[in-house]
Amino acid sequence: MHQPAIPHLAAADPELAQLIEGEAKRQFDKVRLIASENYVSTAVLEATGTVLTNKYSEGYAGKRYYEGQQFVDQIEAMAIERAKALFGVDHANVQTYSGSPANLAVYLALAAPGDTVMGMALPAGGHLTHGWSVSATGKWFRAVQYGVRKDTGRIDLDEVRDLARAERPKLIFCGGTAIPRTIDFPAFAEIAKEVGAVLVADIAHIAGLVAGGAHPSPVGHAQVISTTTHKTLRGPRGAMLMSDAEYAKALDKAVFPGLQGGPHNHTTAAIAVALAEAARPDFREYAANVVANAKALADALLGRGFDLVSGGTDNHLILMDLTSKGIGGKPAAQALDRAGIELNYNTVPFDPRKPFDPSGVRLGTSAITTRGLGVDQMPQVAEWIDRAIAATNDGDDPAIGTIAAEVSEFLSAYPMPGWA
Ligand code: DSN
Repeated sequence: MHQPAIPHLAAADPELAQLIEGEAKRQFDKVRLIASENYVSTAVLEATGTVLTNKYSEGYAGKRYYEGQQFVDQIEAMAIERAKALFGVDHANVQTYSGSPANLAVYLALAAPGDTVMGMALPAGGHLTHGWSVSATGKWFRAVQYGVRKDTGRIDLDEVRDLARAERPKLIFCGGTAIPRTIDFPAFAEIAKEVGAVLVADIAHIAGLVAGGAHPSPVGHAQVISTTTHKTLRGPRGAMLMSDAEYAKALDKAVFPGLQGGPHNHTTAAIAVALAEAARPDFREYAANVVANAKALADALLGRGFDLVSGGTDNHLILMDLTSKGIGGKPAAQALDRAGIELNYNTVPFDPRKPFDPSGVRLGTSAITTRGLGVDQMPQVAEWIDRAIAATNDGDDPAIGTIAAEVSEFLSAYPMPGWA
């Protein structure tokens, strides 16, 4: 059952409580490989579900527009101090609702509509808010986009430099949502400096790896850092902006009153809890294990003939092109979900197919590492993936059911925070 228990909800709204219980059990029974997801601790869950949700706190500590901030001010200050200490930054804003609003606040703070901005193209592994055409950031700014090399699947920094020199962007975003390789922050910083751009490192995916020392830090290279708090960082759904002191005021003003009203205080508290957890020595071990698991899973998949973008991974994420396996990303993801293995279909660089029916799938090891799976279990995970895809190609539905039963039986030995 859900942990913490939800007896009041079960009494007041049994139908809804049942659905939440169902979701908790689903999370217990599945090998969860969605690269942007995780399992938060029970402490984070508890902080999220508190009376802090009752409170409005527009403004910042000491300068609020509502009374009664005696405790919220302290909670927000704790989150800020913990973020500053963990990442080693001058300034942190913990109020942004999620990753996209956090990035919008960066635009509002540091650019004007029509300005040239530069980011990684979404189909190459970037994020919508790095200037992709359908996003407000692509519509309201003159966005130029870099990608990856076709032969390596990796960012070509010479191409990034040439583009930056030609376009003179005001902002350069690095980071993204489907980048399996280390981001070279010093190289991006050098390019940004040369063209007079502000470098924004979007570390949403890798924040936990950065905090845990398993990925180089952008601090000292990027003037502004944006991150969500719920991916490898293993906190609640939320986001933070961090920066050099010089940009603090502009970013704070852009978040409130520029874009948002009252911060979600229950989320702020849960972020504070997650940041304290991420500062502990066992989180360093966690971050290292996430990467070790991703490498072991990548090796096992390569051994089974899967085609990985860039040939492998340096972080928590694997991007797999299924073209050579004769199946699209979407039918594969749907079949794998039925087999108890949860991931998302994803475009691969230079994908000839459409985003809603792309060639690839994206996998990540953050959640299964939290669950306690280690490198010795990765060949088994790869075997299930391989078997489920082969069964789908053969139209062998019973085989999918057999895998789901094996997965559920296997996972019953691995405890899940949030389920008891
Ligand atoms: N939706 C997130 C992800 O899955 O990577 C990015 O915003």
